[in-house]
Amino acid sequence: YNQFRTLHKTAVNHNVPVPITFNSYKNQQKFREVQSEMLSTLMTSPKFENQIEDVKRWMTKLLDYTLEGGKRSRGLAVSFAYEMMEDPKYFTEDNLHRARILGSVVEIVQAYLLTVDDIVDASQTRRGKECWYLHSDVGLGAVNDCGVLLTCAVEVMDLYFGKEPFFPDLIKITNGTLLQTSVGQYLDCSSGYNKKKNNLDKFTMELFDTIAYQKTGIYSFKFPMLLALTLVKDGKNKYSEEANKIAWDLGRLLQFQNDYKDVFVDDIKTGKIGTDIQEGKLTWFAVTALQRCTDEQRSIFKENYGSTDPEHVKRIKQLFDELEMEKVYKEYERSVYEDLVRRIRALPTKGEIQFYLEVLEASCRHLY
Ligand code: DMA
Ligand code: MG
Ligand code: MG
Ligand code: MG
Repeated sequence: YNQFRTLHKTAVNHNVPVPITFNSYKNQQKFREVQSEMLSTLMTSPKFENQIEDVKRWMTKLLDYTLEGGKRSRGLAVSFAYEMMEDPKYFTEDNLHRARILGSVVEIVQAYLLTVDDIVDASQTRRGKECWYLHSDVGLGAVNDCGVLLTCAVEVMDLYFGKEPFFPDLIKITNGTLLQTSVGQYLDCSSGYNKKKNNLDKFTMELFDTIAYQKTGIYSFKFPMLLALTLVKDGKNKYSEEANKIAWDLGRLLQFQNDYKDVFVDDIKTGKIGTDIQEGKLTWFAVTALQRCTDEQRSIFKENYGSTDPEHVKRIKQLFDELEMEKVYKEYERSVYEDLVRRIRALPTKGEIQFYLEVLEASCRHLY
């Protein structure tokens, strides 16, 4: 999994690579320190300190297991956004620390979303480890554990910021994000193809876009930025419509890169065994392959997609090869990248430009 980060130096061959600073070793180190601080604040807070040992042991295991092993990019993005968006006149180290706390909240939200996602996607591994719900002592209890993770995220915000005037904003931003992400996840699950339903007519690029923005774009890009802006002087007026459109397209890009890895990259490198073909997911690959299919190939798709039979999965991968999907993907990724660079460079402030350029770059190097 770690190897993957160094192997894929650059997915897009652009001439002037943007240096990525937000996830530097120093920032990661700092983030880890703040995350440990946040966890001990949570575990020693009034609601937890008097719990029996069994509860504390289970909580610690749940949080450690589900928070560990990721790239922490969304968490790191919060403090990066604070640094980029705040006027140097008003910048404080204290607020930077608060931004890191909010970043660790984003990581708990991410742990919650991924733990749920692995249940509904019938996945086996995540971040190079067995999925939480598959642990012999967890099982269906994972549903309750997901609730615990989510409420912990809100609890941390209450512990640190409960008395701040911007606390209601944090709650609204978080709840709004979760609502939209959950709608996206519902659409993702309900639009899957299966032979009996024969619902291939739903496989449109419009629906892919809607799902990708809702399930991935909002919590990955808009959420860290909105949280950071609660700490910024006059931050409420600093989320521009154009930046929002860019977050939309970044979400779409991140999702089709995610779909690419699911099918084409070894799980040793991604840390997760793909399930998109088996689950009949409405992915960018499925939609694009169908657009390029002959009638005969379309029948093959209908016969084999959405099945866990390894022979069927193999046939779909072979079909993707016949349609040169990897090549189509790489060309398309490059054009999306170039379009985004152009639009990001036209954003009104230097801070936004730097923030979105680095995030884009990280995404294309599979570092986000
Ligand atoms: C990711 O969808 C979306 C959320 C909200 C976790 P996915 O199932 O494609 O993600 P992954 O490929 O990581 O399982
Ligand atoms: Mg999944
Ligand atoms: Mg999913
Ligand atoms: Mg995926």
